[in-house]
Amino acid sequence: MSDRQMVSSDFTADEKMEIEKIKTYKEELLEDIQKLKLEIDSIMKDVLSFESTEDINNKTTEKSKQFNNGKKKFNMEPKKGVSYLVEMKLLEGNAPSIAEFLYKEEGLNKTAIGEFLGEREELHLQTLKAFVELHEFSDLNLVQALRQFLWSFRLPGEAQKIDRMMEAFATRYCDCNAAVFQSPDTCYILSFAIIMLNTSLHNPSVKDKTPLERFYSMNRGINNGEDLPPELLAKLYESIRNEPFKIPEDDGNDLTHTFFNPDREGWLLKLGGRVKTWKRRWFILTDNCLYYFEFTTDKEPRGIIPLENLCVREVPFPRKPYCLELYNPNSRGQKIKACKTETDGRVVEGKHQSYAICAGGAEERDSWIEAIRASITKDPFYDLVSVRKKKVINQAPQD
Ligand code: 4IP
Repeated sequence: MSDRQMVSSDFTADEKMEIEKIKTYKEELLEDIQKLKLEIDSIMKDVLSFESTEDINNKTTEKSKQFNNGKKKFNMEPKKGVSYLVEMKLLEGNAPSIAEFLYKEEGLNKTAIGEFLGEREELHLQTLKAFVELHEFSDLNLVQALRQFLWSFRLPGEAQKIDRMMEAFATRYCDCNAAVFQSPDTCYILSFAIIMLNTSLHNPSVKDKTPLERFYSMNRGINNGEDLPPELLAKLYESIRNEPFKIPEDDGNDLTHTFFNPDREGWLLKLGGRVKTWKRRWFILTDNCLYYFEFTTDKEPRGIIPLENLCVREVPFPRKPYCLELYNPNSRGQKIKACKTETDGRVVEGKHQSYAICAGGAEERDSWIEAIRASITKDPFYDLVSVRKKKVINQAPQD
């Protein structure tokens, strides 16, 4: 035992008590320290978890900022917007994911969606297909399905793009409603007829409103050579008449304007071909042709002027200030291809090198010039539909 070691007997009773007190105090202190440690641990956990939430929040805010940026880019330049979102790993670059983004994401410009879907590259074609397949058309009639489809994006102005989109639509509609049409071509043609009907019935600048009977005859033979049930056409007609299509707004291409060239009819004076006399004739502008009749009630026109390759311009005549002229700019001095009915009833070739036609006033002349020009301008949609019409009508079952 060393000198310095002390035994309990070396302490006085008071000292022993003091030592006991110190021991108890020490234990209490150790306990407190332990408690504090636990408290510090738990606070540290909170602090750490708070930091990581903040981190996550920051990251989420960053991501959602990038996402919104991507949407903005998309609205300005659709392709670049999608590339950006894919690059930022906010969107998968495959057709189904992009289609879902275009179909479900809010705040996307419908013109931009149409632009993206209209492109010809494979990814865009696949996206269009996937996008159309996101639409559920089962048990909807064609007008209801078109309402849904035409509201989900804005159809671009170019004919080929519209063709691809309407083709995809018709295919999807027929997949969802197998029994309605004999082929997607029928559905395609009828869809165009419905869009035209919508314009005719609801565009105030179209004066000649298509009646139901004309809607029937427009669609004659389109079901692979057969007629569609009149009840079906009547129902579609009614639906459009009661409620026009809601088409997404845009400042640029308006489908209804691009698609439909308004017809016109009215009294005008026409200068004779050989004998130069002015005759009052009832003119009808339709199907890219100008027809003239002696009376409004005549069934047969006196003359038909196909407008293809012709030009129209304002031309002054002595004492006839409000005239327009139809002429062929490529073959001056030659007769314009046209036909006319002679007084004895024979139908012969027209004899005009140009047609001089006089209106009652400047405004009337100008609106005829405008309508004729619109009709002369090659209408690509007319071609698209007429090609398909020929196809389906030629599929008529042979007797
Ligand atoms: C006729 O004069 C009429 O103007 C015809 O117009 C016209 O035919 C004849 O031209 C012109 O000779 P008259 O009636 O005084 O004989 P419409 O057929 O509207 O009555 P177009 O070709 O303009 O129809 P020619 O060139 O066809 O003879």
